[in-house]
Amino acid sequence: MAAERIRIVADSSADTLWLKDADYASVPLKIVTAEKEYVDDAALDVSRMVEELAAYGGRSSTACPSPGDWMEAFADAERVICVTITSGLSGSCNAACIAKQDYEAKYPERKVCVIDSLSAGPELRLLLEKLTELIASGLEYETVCAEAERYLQKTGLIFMLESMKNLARNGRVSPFAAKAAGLLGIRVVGKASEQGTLELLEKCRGEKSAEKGILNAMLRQGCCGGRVRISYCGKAEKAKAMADLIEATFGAEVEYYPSRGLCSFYAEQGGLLIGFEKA
Ligand code: X90
Repeated sequence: MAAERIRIVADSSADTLWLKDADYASVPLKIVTAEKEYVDDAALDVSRMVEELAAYGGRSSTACPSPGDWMEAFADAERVICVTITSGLSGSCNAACIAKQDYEAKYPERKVCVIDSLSAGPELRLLLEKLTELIASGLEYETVCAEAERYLQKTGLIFMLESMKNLARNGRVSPFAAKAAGLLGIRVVGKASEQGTLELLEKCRGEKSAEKGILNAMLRQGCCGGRVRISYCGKAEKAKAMADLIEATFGAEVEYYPSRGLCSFYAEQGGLLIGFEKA
């Protein structure tokens, strides 16, 4: 039997517009103000959005894809693997599950597997790269889905934020917890919890102390080399410094790249998201 064609679909929280050597589509979330809607797709000028939002005084929020948006991205594929931002913070996974039900009901011979990443950003990127490899190696669909779930048990996400204003304003973290991150020079280091929510680990004063906090957190979470992916909002030199440190400390294979719209909105200027593999 010929190998099945498997399509990978992820929402834009994965910061991944294209995926090399895979049949892939990114489904945008949206960033919304009273005046404007930013669609987090390839056409979005992320730095401009960040600047405009900084200048804009009013309320801003985000919206996840609808089941219809997901369905459209399935694009008649026989086999789909769908990766979503954590269900602990977004309705994206729920919408994807509804899309799966509708799609499978409409086309009984087709299958969709929804994977709740319980994370955001670079941990999804790691999973997407893994999926590409699993599919290329010729494994059958069910096995790829099972292996992907196993891989997720072996990856983690650490974040470092200079501000948590947008997270707090949109109810993704308590205003009390967010307060420290608003203070001058204070950076908050945290991780994606088991439930896929933000768990704060440390408040650090200054850049050096934040870098140390990140390395400590990664060590405690079981990073021991392997692959590391970093997405950053705004400050490339900061991401590079962190990448070099992680390479030197863990001997990891590190890549860094700017975050897209959704992660930039919540991580804000100076924010770093770090996905890594565990022992
Ligand atoms: O449905 C929606 O409108 C999207 C809501 C997303 C809310 C949070 C996004 C967080 C992005 C911030 C730090 C990393 C946190 C990871 C926790 C699992 C990045």
